[in-house]
Amino acid sequence: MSRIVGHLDLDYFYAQVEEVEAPSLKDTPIVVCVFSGRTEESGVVSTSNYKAREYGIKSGMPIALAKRRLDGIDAAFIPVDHGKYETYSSRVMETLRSQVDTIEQAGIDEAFFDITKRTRGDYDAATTFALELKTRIFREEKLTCSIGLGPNKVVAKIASDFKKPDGLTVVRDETAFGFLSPLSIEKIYGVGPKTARLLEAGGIKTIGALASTPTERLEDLFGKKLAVYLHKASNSTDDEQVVDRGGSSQLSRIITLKQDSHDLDQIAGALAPALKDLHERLVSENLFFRSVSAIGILKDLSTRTRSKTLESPTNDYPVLEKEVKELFSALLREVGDLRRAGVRVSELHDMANQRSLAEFTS
Ligand code: DGT
Ligand code: CA
Ligand code: CA
Repeated sequence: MSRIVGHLDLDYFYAQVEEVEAPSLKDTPIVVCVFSGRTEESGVVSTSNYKAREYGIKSGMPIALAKRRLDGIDAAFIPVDHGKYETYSSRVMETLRSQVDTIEQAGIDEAFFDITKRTRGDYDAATTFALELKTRIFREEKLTCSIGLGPNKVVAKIASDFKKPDGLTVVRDETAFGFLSPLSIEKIYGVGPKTARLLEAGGIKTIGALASTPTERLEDLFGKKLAVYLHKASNSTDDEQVVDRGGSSQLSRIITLKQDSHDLDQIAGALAPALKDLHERLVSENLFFRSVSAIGILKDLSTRTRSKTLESPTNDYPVLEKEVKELFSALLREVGDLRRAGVRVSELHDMANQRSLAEFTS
């Protein structure tokens, strides 16, 4: 049975979250900014929506340059809010995790997944699966993503980037080699500018040219490990597995309140079952947390978070309950009624490993 590997990447992620939270901005250029605080214009662009990209706005560009390019245009410059993006990210990743054989999160807005067993290696079933996944993520979060499916991680990753936004690109095993051949070597996951320059200096510009380069030649240039990878990647025989790296580095639960509320006890009470469920998951996986956040989703569907980092990691339920209540108390002083409420624990520590280390050293 041939493997079926997917790669999912959320479209213009931070900017799309800002659109979801403020739908009136949908047709406005949105520039998400990392303000460094020295002046109103110092800092870099984190990302932008596609409307802003029409004006040449790119990740990493100075904010001052973005402002010049959008001079005279009604655009929104919004400061980054990582807590907010993490909230969306962890919900999408949990949805994905519940649907696939294995997931490997590869960034805040992307993950590889293996669906070989689930689809019995059938590409038609995999295509239906991917379309349903896109629909579900859109229904739950109002976010679009792009998905690539292929026989291995290299192909899946390139395929998810092939048609964007809201794309689905399916590359079957038998067409994978032809799909890769004309593409630039820089498309290969792990080929950075340095490796690319060395290959190009040797006249190797496309993945097809790389595929027919003798491995000995690649070994002379890059050493055995990278040479083997490049050979397999370009020949569409990459066999790197999708590995779940011990779950997400955070866990969260969000509930919808029966009615919008500003009452701390009512909110804490409604959240209690979700909090217990979260705690059980921590205990069953031997995880301690060091950071905890209260998440409030308001009537206008915007998200506000309040976080605290503890002195040391714990998995004590009364501590969790007390911290969550205090964070909500602080959050409610700043906002109006909540429609949904949630909690997130992060900076997770795997105590199973630490315990054995402690036993070893004592
Ligand atoms: P896409 O996938 O092309 O539709 O657009 P994005 O914005 O999702 O780009 P991606 O997947 O490369 O990055 C995911 C998020 O990571 C992005 O929304 C913001 C953040 N990010 C990406 N590049 C940069 C950067 O150069 N600087 C900063 N501060 N953040 C970045
Ligand atoms: Ca993305
Ligand atoms: Ca990404």
